[in-house]
Amino acid sequence: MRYDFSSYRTQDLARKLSIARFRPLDVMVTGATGAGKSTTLNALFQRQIAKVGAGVDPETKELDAYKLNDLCRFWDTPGLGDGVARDRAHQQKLIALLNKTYCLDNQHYGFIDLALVIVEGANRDLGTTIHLLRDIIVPHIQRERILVVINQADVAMKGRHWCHDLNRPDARLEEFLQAQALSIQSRVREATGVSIRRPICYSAEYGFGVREVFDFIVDQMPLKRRPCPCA
Ligand SMILES: Nc1nc2c(ncn2[C@@H]2O[C@H](COP(=O)(O)OP(=O)(O)OP(=O)(O)O)[C@@H](O)[C@H]2O)c(=O)[nH]1
Ligand SMILES: [Mg+2]
Repeated sequence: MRYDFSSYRTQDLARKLSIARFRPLDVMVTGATGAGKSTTLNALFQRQIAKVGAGVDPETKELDAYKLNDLCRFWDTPGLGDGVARDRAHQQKLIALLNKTYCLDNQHYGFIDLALVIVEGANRDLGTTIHLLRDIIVPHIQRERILVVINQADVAMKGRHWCHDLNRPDARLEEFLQAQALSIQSRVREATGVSIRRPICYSAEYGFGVREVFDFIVDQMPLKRRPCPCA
């Protein structure tokens, strides 16, 4: 089933935002190059808003903001793993976005409310993701504002056990994905000291689990405004 996320759970979002007194919700979408950040945005917006990589080269080079509605905005970012010099430049852009503030009633607050970290389900090597979390995200945003999700569920077992007719994983792949989520959760804890919530597994390409990713964002968004990162 396809959802129109621009009108999905808007009452929940509006209620939470009115408690927190910030709007819209700003979500930074990040992860290694090729994890599927841009594809995830296209799945959430149900149209091609962000350019997806078609070849071997990393695609997104700059920060791009996409407003889903008046309540929610997503920031597509360049992925790390793009070579040392370019990674340094990307890293600076990510840190600048995490350090961006807004002013309300003479108080400064952190602009980005949540960091959504996308991991590629088929990839056992978490090196780039751990570097991103440990050295860029964790030092700049509160832990409860970090959500990790696992994309490319369809090819997690090299494309085996994905039921194309049902557009979902079979029982074997489902089991694998659950184990993958637990493994990533504990590897992130070991490497960064941060206990993340159990990641949601989904496939941006096939639209499987995208609603759960959106629910994860709405359910886990903190009710308080984010303190100024420089405080
Ligand atoms: N099979 C499969 N392929 C996917 C999925 N999500 C993304 N892809 C493919 O992975 C490749 C990279 O996707 P992008 O969305 O461009 O990845 P990105 O994270 O934005 O990459 P950068 O912009 O380079 O950082 C493209 O060929 C996508 O079609 C998925 O859920 N399943
Ligand atoms: Mg991209």
